[in-house]
Amino acid sequence: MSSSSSSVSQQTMESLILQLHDISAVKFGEFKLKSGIISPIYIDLRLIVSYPSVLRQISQTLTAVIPPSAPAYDLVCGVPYTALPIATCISVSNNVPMLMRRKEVKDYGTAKAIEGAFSPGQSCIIIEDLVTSGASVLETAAPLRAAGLTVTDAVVMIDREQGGRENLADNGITLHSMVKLTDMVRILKEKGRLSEDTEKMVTKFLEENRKVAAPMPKVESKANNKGRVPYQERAKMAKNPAGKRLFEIMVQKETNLCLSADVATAAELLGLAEKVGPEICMLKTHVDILPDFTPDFGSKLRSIAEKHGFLIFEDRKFADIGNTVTMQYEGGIFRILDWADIVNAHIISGPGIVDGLKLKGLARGRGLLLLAEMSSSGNLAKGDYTAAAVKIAEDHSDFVMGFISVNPASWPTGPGSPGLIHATPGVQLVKGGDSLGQQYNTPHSVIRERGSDIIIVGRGIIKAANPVEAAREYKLQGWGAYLADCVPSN
Ligand code: 5BU
Repeated sequence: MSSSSSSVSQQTMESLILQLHDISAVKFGEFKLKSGIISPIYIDLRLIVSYPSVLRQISQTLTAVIPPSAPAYDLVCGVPYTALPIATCISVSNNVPMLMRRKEVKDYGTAKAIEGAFSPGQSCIIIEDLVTSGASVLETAAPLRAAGLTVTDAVVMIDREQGGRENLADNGITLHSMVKLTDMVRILKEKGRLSEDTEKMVTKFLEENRKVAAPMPKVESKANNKGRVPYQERAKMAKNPAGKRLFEIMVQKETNLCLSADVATAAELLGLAEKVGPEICMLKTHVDILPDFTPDFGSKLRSIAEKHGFLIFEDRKFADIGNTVTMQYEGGIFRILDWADIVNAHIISGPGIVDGLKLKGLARGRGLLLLAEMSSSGNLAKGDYTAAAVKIAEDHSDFVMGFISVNPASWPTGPGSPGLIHATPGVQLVKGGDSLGQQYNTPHSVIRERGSDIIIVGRGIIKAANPVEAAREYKLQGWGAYLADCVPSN
């Protein structure tokens, strides 16, 4: 569809805003938001499906809001769920095919995150009802881009002016909005729908919240009490040398992405490491799945790691007594100690496993992650077990660099000292799971809500049509979530 539409007249806009107020899609009063904050304004655009005439006008107006200078688009995609009917109307009345993004995917490897027909290289415009930080537009852009589509523009009814426009611009998306929330409030005041006092109160509230929500600044350089302690500060607190280096790499490369390179052969793994190397801070292996393993695998992977600046994490999950793991770590066919900067261990056998691994690894500058939690459903690593992992880590923080965790923000013990790092598997761009118990959370949820530091992504990247593009998308999302979390939340 061409984007040479005319702009929207003031009269059309005002009439639409009044109608939104008439149907109580915009309300004034006292409303408790999800965050617990009391807001004097409430917007619920889900209601518009009950008013076909309003829905039609919104769709027409949104089409007209896209300036003629914007790139032409081949497809439209609404952000689920509220914007889906709007996108459908735009699609039908302009004869532009639509795509739908699934919010939950059962198995990202085989099922589709995007429904509809398209070819890579086509461009898709995103339709949204309300933009705050821009996170939900980004969540929709990510799987579209991972599928090979070009996403450069998004159109939204209401811009809350809380950093969404800037965040999206940082991610290569131009935001076109029908109206800014402050303008909408002003118009409603002018039309006698709210008193001067209410207008002042709402404007003040929006102004204050603008400061709260403006996310994704360029890197913060010092720790602050309310936001997350930045990685560069934590690098200084890390006692294990591999942990320290990992934090430093993350800051330098602006990435908290670990690729889980669970591919079929060593040759494929080395090829992937070479291509995705610039996007990642860590590459995770399962060396015992590679049928073409040869003794020089480790040195080949190390030279790629050195070239691109990432650490190697062998996901060996040691679990035996201290004496046995020393041999498993150093010997056998794989000689993991020679090439893996990092390994991990269960603590089922008690702290002796840490002593055993440390005996071999500490002098080589290696680090250990303890499995404090797991991502699979029904796993037993929780409660006292997780607390014991924290205690063992604190007692051995020269060698233990951190944890495999799923929700460290919820641990009653707290997440451990800030020098310890958290890495989380079970990450995809959409929440869901596979048919064998794996459970996925999004980068945003893992980093911001669950308080982890590193996203570990396997099939989300290796099964994508373009793994390098997918890795870039995960990197952006993981890093964006981290930066947003560095900002104090009140
Ligand atoms: P996925 O394709 O993103 O689901 O791969 C996840 C990887 O992380 C895979 O190599 C698992 O063995 C690994 N993993 C995990 O999924 N969950 C855990 O709790 C731990 C490791 Br520990």
